[in-house]
Amino acid sequence: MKSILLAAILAFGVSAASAHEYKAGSIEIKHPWSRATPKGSEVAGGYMKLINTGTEPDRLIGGSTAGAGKFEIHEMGMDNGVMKMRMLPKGVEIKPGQTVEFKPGSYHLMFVGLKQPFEKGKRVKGTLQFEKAGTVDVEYVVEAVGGSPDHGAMDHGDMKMSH
Ligand SMILES: [Cu+2]
Repeated sequence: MKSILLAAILAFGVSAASAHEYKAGSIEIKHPWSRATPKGSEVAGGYMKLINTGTEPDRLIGGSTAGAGKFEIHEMGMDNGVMKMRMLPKGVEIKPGQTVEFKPGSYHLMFVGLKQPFEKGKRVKGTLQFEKAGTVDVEYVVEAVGGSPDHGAMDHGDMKMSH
């Protein structure tokens, strides 16, 4: 167990150093992060890990983000060999003991209508709203533009069609 932990720390040493977390009721929110956006981009993704340490299910139902007009909860997945996104109007359930990871290519938050680009190294303030745990303030660490599929690489025309 110890060696697995150590390996994980070594492998993720850089992000572990900047890890930060929040708590709302029995929900732990690990390392919310976003990605730097190109100039003129109107959307940014939001990622984190949610852990339900309680005995009742809870649900992420919404939130807000500084500098963005709209906060949406999305899911991305393969549909007939095509990467598709859909909005989850009811949010995402986190069962007791469950960890739900928001990451590129999977569940993610989408901040729509950015007033200015997200810059690498900055922090973006926001809130997350849970059905039972209520509303909690968080900060997203803005990381570099990455190579894995996310909004930067996606055609948003497709996304709107699937809504
Ligand atoms: Cu999305």
